[in-house]
Amino acid sequence: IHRGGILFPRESETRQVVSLDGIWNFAVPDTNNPLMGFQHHWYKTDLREVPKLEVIQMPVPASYNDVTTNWKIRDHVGLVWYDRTFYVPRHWSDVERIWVRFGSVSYAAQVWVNGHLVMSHEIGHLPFLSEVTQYLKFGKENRMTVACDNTLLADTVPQGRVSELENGRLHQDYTFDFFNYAGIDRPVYMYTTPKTYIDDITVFTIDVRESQALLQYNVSVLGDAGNTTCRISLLDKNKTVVAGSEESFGTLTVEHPRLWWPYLMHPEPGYLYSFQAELLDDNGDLVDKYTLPIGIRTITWTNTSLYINKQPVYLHGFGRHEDSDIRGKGFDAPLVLRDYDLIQWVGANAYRTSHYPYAEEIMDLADQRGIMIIDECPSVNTEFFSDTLLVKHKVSLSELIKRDKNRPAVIIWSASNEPRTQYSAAKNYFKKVIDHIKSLDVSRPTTIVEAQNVNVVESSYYVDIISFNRYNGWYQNEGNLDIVASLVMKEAKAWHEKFNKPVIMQEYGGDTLEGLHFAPSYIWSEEYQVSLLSSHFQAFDQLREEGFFIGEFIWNFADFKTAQTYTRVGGNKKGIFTRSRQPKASAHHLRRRYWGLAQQY
Ligand code: BDP
Repeated sequence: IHRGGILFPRESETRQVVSLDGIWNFAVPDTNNPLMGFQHHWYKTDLREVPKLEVIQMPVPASYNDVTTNWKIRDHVGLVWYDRTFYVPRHWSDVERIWVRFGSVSYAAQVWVNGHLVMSHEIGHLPFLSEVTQYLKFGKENRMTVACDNTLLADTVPQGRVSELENGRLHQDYTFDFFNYAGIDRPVYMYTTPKTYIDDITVFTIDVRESQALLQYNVSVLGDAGNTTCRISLLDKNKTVVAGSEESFGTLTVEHPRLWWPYLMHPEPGYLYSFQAELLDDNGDLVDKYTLPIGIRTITWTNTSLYINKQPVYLHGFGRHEDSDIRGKGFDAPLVLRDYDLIQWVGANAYRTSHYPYAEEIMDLADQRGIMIIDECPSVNTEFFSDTLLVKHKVSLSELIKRDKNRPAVIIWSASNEPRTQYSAAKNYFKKVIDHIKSLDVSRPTTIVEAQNVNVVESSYYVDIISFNRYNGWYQNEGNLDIVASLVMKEAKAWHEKFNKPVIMQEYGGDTLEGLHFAPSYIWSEEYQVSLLSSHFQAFDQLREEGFFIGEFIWNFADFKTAQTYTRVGGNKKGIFTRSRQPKASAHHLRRRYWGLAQQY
């Protein structure tokens, strides 16, 4: 277990980063003996040398499910194995530490280097790393093996259930609808640090007042930190040093700061400074250097409003998924850039990382472009509340907050999506979850995204912001769009009255098959989605007058794949964009609204 920081690998004068992405070997154990890989020590040899094992090629990063035409790979439940060879340059033997870091493996992973177990990690969508120096062969070929398990059970985050079909094949059940993609789905890096190294950095804005910003920071150093000093410099975009210090923790004062503003709220949104930490030895020589992008902005909230830099914000965006054809949840740069282009084209200023943390590369773009993020941990549709689950749920939040604590784009922590809070066990469970978030970060508000009836929910007493999902005109009152606006208004008011907190509608929408047209509008048609949106817009406009309603999020940004069920035609089609990221009629409609909202700032 790695207990230190989880800084993203960045090159510097003292650090080198090498990608281990590419085509790996991949094998699925015989279903009659799923543990054969462990019994026969597959991690000690090249997978291609295991007798009678069928080894295929698999891209990394990618979910493995949709790469081949073999349904057994798509629907496989349990372990799969990956391996590859790589070289470690001879001259790296002088470099003190070598690390391997996975952006994410879904759901659980064990990693061996040259047959030695170097790390184990559970919970997808979160990074993990380990130092591997002692297991490497310098100037020679090395091998990395990964065993990956996608099984979801009552004590995993998220939960699932495995059953055995009549023929003995295992089947994974889960109550959330998005497809349970698995594999090495984010980039893998090997990188170097010196023996004494910068392990973690925390920076946040305490306050911005009278053209001065006050930042608090902490740089933690591991190794032989005793003989080093830490020099901090804050650089603006022109690389001019605007503040500095010679202490590893403390405060920085920035005169006339350029604040980080959300997209559409300012002519230059997403302004980032570089927080540069340099570790120096007794002679003043550079030992280690790490540069972290940071934004200067405050978040505050009351029982009716949310403020960025003391300005009230109204959030308009969507719930999303990491999802696309073939690669599943695998990180894909062209897709990510296209998504941000569409987010900005449609005039959204925010989205929620429903229903798990998104890739760090995706979060970087949110920081740079000023897109506000509701950062959700991987807890979705939790049904059974146990102590073991609570421990893992907290771990997922610790890891998420460690990863994203410095990101200006992250404005709210979401502890869960649609947990079954009608059960009494949920109340105490979520008190502990929210307390845990607060023990790690008090600078951002918390939320739980609710779908239960407001009258039965108790857990929302602990959060700062109320979030609810409701499918009026879809799962309820399908076809009756004329009553939707009043239902939405009534419900939003009821949430505010009960909990006296700001309210966000986090999900609403309806499935829409692109190209299907009906006049008058009829369920599943493009016209129906447009009318469904309009009826919600009516409610939102009136709710905004009430003063507590702070955000609207349509479900979903794009169509996405689901498990197979007769309610889904080729997946969930509630996107305003198709799965290949082309607009439906609703996207144009939403665009008019979102740009109109931006005009009112
Ligand atoms: C909501 C869930 C979301 C689903 C959506 C739907 O939060 O993950 O995709 O329903 O059914 O309840 O479209």
